[in-house]
Amino acid sequence: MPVDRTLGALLHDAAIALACIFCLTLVAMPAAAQTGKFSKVEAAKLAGQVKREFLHAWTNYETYAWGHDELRPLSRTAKDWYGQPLLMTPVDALDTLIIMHLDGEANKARKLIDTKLSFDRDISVKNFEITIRLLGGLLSSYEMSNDPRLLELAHDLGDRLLPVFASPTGLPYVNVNLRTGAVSGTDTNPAETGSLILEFCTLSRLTGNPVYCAKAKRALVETFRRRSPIGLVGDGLDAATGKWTSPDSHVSGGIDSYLEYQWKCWKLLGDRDCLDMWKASIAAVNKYDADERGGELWYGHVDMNTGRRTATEWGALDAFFPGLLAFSGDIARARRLQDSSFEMWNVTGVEPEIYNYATGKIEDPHYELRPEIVESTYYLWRLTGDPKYRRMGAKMFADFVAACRVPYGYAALDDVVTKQKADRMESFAFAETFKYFYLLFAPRTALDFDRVVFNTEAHPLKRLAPQ
Ligand code: DMJ
Repeated sequence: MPVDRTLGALLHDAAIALACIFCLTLVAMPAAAQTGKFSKVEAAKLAGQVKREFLHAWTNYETYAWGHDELRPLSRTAKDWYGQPLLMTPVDALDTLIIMHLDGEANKARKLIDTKLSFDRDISVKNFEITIRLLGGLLSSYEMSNDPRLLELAHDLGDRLLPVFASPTGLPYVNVNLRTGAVSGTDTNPAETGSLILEFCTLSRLTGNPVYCAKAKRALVETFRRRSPIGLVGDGLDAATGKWTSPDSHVSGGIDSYLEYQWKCWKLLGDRDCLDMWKASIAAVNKYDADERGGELWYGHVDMNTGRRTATEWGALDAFFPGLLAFSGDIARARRLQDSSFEMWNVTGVEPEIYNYATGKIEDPHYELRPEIVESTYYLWRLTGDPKYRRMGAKMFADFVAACRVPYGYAALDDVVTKQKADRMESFAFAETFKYFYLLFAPRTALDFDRVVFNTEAHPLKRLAPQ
């Protein structure tokens, strides 16, 4: 066969293959993703789908891991973080069950929590995780259900966590034994020290005891006042000495919710100190972390003391930041940064844990069912009303289901390229990922957005005043 004919035939085959891929993509995408509009009917259909998929994960938790912290969705076995159950999944999931009006399931979960959850346990737990998941979950569900047992449990938990603040600096220790109050761990970071104020101040408001709020606020202030002369924080500090152990500055894990809680503390509590801290922090972050590349906006890593660029990384955890920018009024930056996150998502059709936006390389290929990119999509939709964000969410939800749904729940991915599954289903998938997907497509009345502030685990807490 002459060479030019072979080449022609190859090009012809390639063109057909490309056309087929294009057709398949169109078929696989929800109708609304193909046009500029997003109808109420399409949104209602998707909200229903999200609810059904949430139930798929939840009923498998009920069947195979009831009464434990988590379900391992591949082996159908239960996991308890500390060897004894603290009901991570039911507590994290309860307000989502309530918001989705899954009343039977919600009542069953609430009964389990009311009768079986006990914090009188000789185990050393991580203060940060227990605060955002359990304290936040109990407080939010209490406010939605008025079940006094949930507040009683939150109150008991708050008392058991308080010893963490008894360090020489007021920065919390990392771990506390729930029974003995013994504390351990000084190797911490701003997210762990500076994002407790929403939960602890809500506990103070609901119990009338100001001590929780005062301790958490001091921890935030002590973190903030250690910022560098150019206004940045690193991602490691020692709770006992107050000295920085890492100068790496960014908006990713270790720093993320420290920034989030400065703004949200202002929104939830009307605390002007928080507003001032936020203004100073966001100015420095916008000045040094923001990275303009070929017309795109990303936020990378810099040295907290010099502002020198040290890495061009963005990832699943960073992806909350467009939502925070939008919530704090910077819609223009939020929109551009969300476009970058979506670009990262679309490299493989599910975002990686770490992506190098300068080289286009995936540096950590895990996906832990994380919610942050969905959270930002929800905020942008809620605050702009632009149907583009519902279309974005529809694409992400279709990808999420295709890649992570397994017969017994939803599984994390060890590799977003190969879509290799991992035997993990973190409780935040119930608390956050499904909740934000649902709220993105549900009618606005599903949650009174203006009267609540979400903690960093997506537990809505009631606002004091409408600032
Ligand atoms: C959650 O526990 C919280 O959102 C936290 O702030 C960061 N990581 C996970 C979800 O990815």
